[in-house]
Amino acid sequence: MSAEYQVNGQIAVITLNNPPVNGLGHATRSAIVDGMKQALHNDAVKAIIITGAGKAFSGGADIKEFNSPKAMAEPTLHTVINVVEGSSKPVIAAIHSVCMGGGLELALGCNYRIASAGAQIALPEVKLGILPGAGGTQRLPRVLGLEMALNMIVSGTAVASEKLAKTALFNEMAEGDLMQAAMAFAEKVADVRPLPRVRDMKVDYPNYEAYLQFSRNTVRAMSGPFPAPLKCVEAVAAAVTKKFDDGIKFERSLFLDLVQTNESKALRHAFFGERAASKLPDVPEDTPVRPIKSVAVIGAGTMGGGIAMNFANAGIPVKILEMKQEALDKGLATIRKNYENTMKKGKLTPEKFEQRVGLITGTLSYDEIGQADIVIEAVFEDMGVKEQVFKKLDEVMKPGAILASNTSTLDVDKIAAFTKRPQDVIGTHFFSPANVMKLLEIVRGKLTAKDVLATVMGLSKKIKKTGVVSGVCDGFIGNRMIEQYSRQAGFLLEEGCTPEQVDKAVEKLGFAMGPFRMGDLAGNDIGWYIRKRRYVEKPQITYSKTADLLCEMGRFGQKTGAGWYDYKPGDRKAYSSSVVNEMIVKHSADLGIERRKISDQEIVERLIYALVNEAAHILEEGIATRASDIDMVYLTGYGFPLHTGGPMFYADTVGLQNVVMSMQKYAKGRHGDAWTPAPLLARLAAEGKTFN
Ligand code: 3H9
Repeated sequence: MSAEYQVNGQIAVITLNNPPVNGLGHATRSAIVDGMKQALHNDAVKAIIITGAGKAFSGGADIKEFNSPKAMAEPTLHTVINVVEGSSKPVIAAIHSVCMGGGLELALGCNYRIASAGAQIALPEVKLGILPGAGGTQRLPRVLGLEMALNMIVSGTAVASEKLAKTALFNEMAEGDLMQAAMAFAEKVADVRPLPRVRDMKVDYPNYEAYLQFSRNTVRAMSGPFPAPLKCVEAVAAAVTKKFDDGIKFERSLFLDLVQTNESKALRHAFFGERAASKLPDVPEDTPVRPIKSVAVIGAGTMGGGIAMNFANAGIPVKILEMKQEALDKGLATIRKNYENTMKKGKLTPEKFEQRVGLITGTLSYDEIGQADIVIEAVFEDMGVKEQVFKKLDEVMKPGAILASNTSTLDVDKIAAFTKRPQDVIGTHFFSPANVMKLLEIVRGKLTAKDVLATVMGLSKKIKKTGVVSGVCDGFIGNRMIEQYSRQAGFLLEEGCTPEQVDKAVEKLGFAMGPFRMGDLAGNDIGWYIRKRRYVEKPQITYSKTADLLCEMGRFGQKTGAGWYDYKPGDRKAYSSSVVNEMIVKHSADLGIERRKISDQEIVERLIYALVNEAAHILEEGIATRASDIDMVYLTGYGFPLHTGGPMFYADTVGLQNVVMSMQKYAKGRHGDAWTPAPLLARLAAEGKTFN
């Protein structure tokens, strides 16, 4: 039973009980209808209250049921709402904590709504690539007015119940106990007739046509590849232009179209992927965590400063250690400046500014960080340097402190072995700018203790990151994959592309930045440094030499005013560089390659399938726990387009057999060895299966 039915005197109470958020899955919907029937047949019952147990009134339709027969099985949410709205006895929604999506639509089908303060009220469907499909687009404008409803539906943003207290959405705000207030309200309205129904209200907005046209134009310009926001406007428009029942039909047809789109499937995949990433099969949710009340960061450079800001933002004091006063002063000044800029944009109050700046202090002495609960090292990416730092940390840190490294490629097990407490060592790979980027790769060493993992996973939520756990390997999940992508990008240059052509092809798909613009932003010297190490350690891996030639020209990217592109002082725009393009053409000639015209499709396939193939190895080796973790790494750390759901989901959408067929084609070209399908990919493709 996923809703309970009780009668208290003259009032029947239906309590949704489907943890964690009372999603309106099939069983819950059936139980509501059963409860309604019982209440309607019981002459002693004069009014009915619908509420939710636990931490929500309702989080809406059960998203897990979408695209499955259960979603369409009777009673559908429409039927449930029709039963409620058609009731001959007054129905009151008693709303608390979370009232979203189908939950709010159910409440709008009730005759009255009473809420406690602090409840999150939203129609967030657009964030899942759909629109409210159970009357929300028709009923919300009737209680909130056209503009407010349209804003809520198009943005999906939650509004606190008390902010809506004066609207027709709520008949009363409960002071004190919600159920007591709801019972008293039910007694009061038990005999009032006719029963008020939202469907009978009118949306009053003179000149609505101009407003709707303005909304269409604005929303079209802002919604990129996503179809749902504009459809939301169309559905809300129907609340003004059509009769109620016709509006409902129109909304339904738009909903059914949207729920089938790849964009919506991708957004739902990302929703569940984000939540799945915080779970590890062998680290139960009740694993005890170590309290983190203070943090130390080693290194006040760009990375160290950004990392420190995350903790200050979450109210946790941070001490930054540097070797020289000058570097420390510079780092602290940069942090202050970053916060000042945020304050100037109106995104930080002066009080919060003072508070955050005050939480970050500096020191030149290891002795002053020993009491921190976690220390994160963000020093130069070199094993020798890491060795010195971790040996020192082992000396000074209190027992039980977590020792974390921000390394992006190095072996965390080796780093752990520099200490006598490898169980306390973990990788925390932040992405630049560390105070902005959502991704945190959490690198689990062979000996990392489970409570250390659970603590860092919890901490990543606290600092509002998407934490994804990776095993130890060269580059972890994200950078190990990007290496294959970069290799293909280099080969494409040798074979006939320019940097712009490659960048534009993937940017058209929705990438925030193509590989060459990204290289110029991050600094081409970083890849050069890593490749030089690889030439010695893994001479079997082939790379295009174009990137080395570029670095030999001193073109490290934006920081040197020149990279794959030319830059003008004070302007981040990338201008095509004739010097670079000549270098590339000459290099092709030196290699004896006849340059050819390469299609955008080939560019996109080679870059993305290179990621996918490496990811399949990573998954099979157990470096990543699940395919969706890899998607989350790419969506939150590498600017992979959200509407595609990440590389693995994208490959699933294309069809793994098609992916393998394209790879076989590329295997016939230069560096064909890069295209041997990973065993997992080959197997899944042969079996007609998917990664996710
Ligand atoms: C809809 O209603 C369509 C209708 O218009 C039309 C239908 C015809 N379904 O986020 P949390 C799970 S579309 C299934 O960590 P929080 C979630 O996966 C729906 N499961 O907690 C997680 O599971 P697990 C419109 C759901 O306290 C657990 O609950 N509604 C749903 O930080 C805890 O989630 C939305 O889009 C769901 N609807 O935040 C609301 N919601 O423990 C989406 C949550 O196994 N949900 N789960 O990992 C949210 O925004 C947040 O989850 C919420 C709670 C604010 C509710």
